[in-house]
Amino acid sequence: MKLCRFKNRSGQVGIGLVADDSKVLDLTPAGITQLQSLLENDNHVAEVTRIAKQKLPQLALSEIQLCAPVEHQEVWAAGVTYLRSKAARMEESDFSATAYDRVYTAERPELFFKSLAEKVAATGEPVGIRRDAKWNVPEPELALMLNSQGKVVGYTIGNDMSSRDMEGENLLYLPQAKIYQRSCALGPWIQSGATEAEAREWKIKIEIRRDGENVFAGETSVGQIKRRFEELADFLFRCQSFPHGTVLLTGTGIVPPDTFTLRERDEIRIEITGIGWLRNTVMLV
Ligand code: DO4
Ligand code: MG
Repeated sequence: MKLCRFKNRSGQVGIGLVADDSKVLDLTPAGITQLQSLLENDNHVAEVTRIAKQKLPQLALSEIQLCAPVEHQEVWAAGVTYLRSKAARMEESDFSATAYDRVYTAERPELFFKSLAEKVAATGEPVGIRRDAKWNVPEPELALMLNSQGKVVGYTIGNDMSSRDMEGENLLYLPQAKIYQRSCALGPWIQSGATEAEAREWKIKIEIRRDGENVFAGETSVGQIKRRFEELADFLFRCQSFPHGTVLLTGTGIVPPDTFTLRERDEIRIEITGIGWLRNTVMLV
């Protein structure tokens, strides 16, 4: 089941059920006004299935604008969860190589704050590259939607935009390399009802186009993530609570070659089979 936040032609935000990737059933008249409250119910798939039997307005996807599928949730991210990510970070920094090597096998994962909900870019909105960085990349990641109990209640696609020269220079620059204007995109919607075993079968693909040409393409599978989703959620919920629920990016397994950096106006298209596509163009911030 695919659930979205959308804006209609009059600018009102609603919650919808996406059908056939082309239509949206507006759940707002049935009293569903927030995704986060709906996701509090681990059995929301049954609830929405029941509600969808009512006569509700149907809109074409082409007549609405998809919003990022977050309201008040903080967005967090896990790092170095794929072998590819560990190798890339060890290469980019002799200085921090041991830290990356250790965290990959340590019991405690790397978890970091990524974004406030209101700063997240939706599909179709620009993502940012820092003007004071020289080496900027997208990080295509599966994002877990966690409710206030720390349960995985859905999935979306995330882009953990990063400045690799900054993080490579010194680990202490990680927050600046990762958290800046438009550094996080989520969307296009939430896929719920899949188990972890099912999600681990999904492929993650990225394509970057520049002036109509493909300049980078990569692929991995969710199954390559070293840690279980529950394990990541458990560490995130240790000693802190998330009354609105939270979103957790699960790390990247696709790293472009070291000669590649994003440029203004590049088009990034991330696909996770089982969810859909997240598309953003790049702007300088
Ligand atoms: O420690 C650096 C960040 C790692 C990361 O964001 C990832 O592996 O996806
Ligand atoms: Mg990342």
